[in-house]
Amino acid sequence: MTSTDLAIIGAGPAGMEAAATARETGLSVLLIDEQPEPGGQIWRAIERNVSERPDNLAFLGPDYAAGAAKAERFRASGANYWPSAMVWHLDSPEDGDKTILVAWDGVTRQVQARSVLLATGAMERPVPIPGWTLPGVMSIGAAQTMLKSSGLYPQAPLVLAGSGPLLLLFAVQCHAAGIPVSAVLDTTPPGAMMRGLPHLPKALLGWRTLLKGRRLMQALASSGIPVYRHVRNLEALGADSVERVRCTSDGQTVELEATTLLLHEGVVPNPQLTRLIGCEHRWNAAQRCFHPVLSDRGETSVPGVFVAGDGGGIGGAPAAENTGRIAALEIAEELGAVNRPSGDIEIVKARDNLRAQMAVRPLLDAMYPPPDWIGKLDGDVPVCRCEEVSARAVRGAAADGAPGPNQAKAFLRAGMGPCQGRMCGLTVTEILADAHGKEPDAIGYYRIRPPIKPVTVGELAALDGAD
Ligand SMILES: Cc1cc2nc3c(=O)[nH]c(=O)nc-3n(C[C@H](O)[C@@H](O)[C@H](O)COP(=O)(O)OP(=O)(O)OC[C@H]3O[C@@H](n4cnc5c(N)ncnc54)[C@H](O)[C@@H]3O)c2cc1C
Repeated sequence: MTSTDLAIIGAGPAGMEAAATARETGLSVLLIDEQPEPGGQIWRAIERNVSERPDNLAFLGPDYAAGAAKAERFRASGANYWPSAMVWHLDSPEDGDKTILVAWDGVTRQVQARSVLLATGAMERPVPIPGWTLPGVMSIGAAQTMLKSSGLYPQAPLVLAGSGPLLLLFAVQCHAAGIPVSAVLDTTPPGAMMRGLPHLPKALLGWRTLLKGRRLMQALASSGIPVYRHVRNLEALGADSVERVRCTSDGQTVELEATTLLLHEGVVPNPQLTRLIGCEHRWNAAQRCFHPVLSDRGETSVPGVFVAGDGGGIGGAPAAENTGRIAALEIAEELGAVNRPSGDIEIVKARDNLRAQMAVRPLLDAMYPPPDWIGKLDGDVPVCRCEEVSARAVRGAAADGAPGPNQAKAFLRAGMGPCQGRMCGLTVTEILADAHGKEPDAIGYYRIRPPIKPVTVGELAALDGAD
């Protein structure tokens, strides 16, 4: 059994910044992450790329390279660090220490922590189009992960489809790496600029992010990659793997050859741990996803459990760092490591920075609205990939009286596979909300049970400190 003042789950921008800040206040810190190196999604494998594949830094770009200094600061902080370690259970009584169960090195280890900070980040919104389970169809984030962590290139002909900043970034990264992209199928609905305009004055506070966005758009325009706009009705076609992609663009049918189709419709908070411990969540209509309800200190509705970074609401890496810093300072005060007069300069500065970084969010939400067709899905499209449950079956469960995802799960096994509902949770909620004519808040989400990710019997049996 390991004891610590603060356990942080997730070594992305939020978790690393929180760890370094908490160490400065004198707290003992344990940071746990399932990846082999610190960095999270944006800076995945940054240390390996710097030491083994420095050429990759050129095409992954300056925002990626900036992660090297962040990882160095975290390593030097004196925080205890468990890489390649997966948290599969968290028990958080209102009073007393929290218990975390971690699969690490073939055994399950128990951690007792006075406070817990969840910095588990975001995941990509699943995009259940016809054919999305064919080999060769994957998410842009997955392809980017392979590029960052193994230097693996997606196979040509390569088509990218979706909407939002990560789509633009990956298209530009591919072009810079010399990876041929046959086409970008942009699903952003018409009128993006007009929708964004009312939010522009406020967004100017985050001018740095706006400039980066502008540069990405210019880089894509000058790359020569064909871009089809206002794409709808996207389908992946093929017998044993994807061979073609069909869609409509401005009402015209487009069909393209593809060996790889990469999808992306934005990112949403990873809900598994906050749901597991019963934190209150709220539906965010602009981003079509649930967020844990947080105080401005970053605390959830479960006392002593805080959230920082994209797991609490999508804000990007700089905002994640600031929320990590704020949460660490608040936790340090709560645990008595520091005694800060309210209005402490560091917190005020972090909050000011955060305000500027979040100011662009309404503009991005308006320009790149999440897909409105997911809740309308019907027919054979697989919704739960693990248990092969179709959209039609989910509608059938609604017609048979399932009021929410947990009843649909009992009828259909949707959400009971190895991904524990990560890939179908939002879609099932949206379809049920549509079928019942209710808001997703009224429909709810899967009740998440441990283990939140698969563990082996050996890892369970080798629980350290078990009676
Ligand atoms: C696939 C993907 C790719 C992205 N790529 C980019 C990019 O290139 N550029 C960009 O600007 N933004 C990117 N983003 C957005 C990006 O995630 C950030 O805004 C930023 O990294 C958020 O930081 P964070 O600290 O909140 O979380 P993250 O960086 O996501 O870090 C969360 C960490 O938590 C760990 N974790 C989660 N659950 C567990 C668990 N149960 N046990 C142990 N560890 C766990 C994960 O391994 C991860 O390292 C990407 C997002 C995704 C989903």
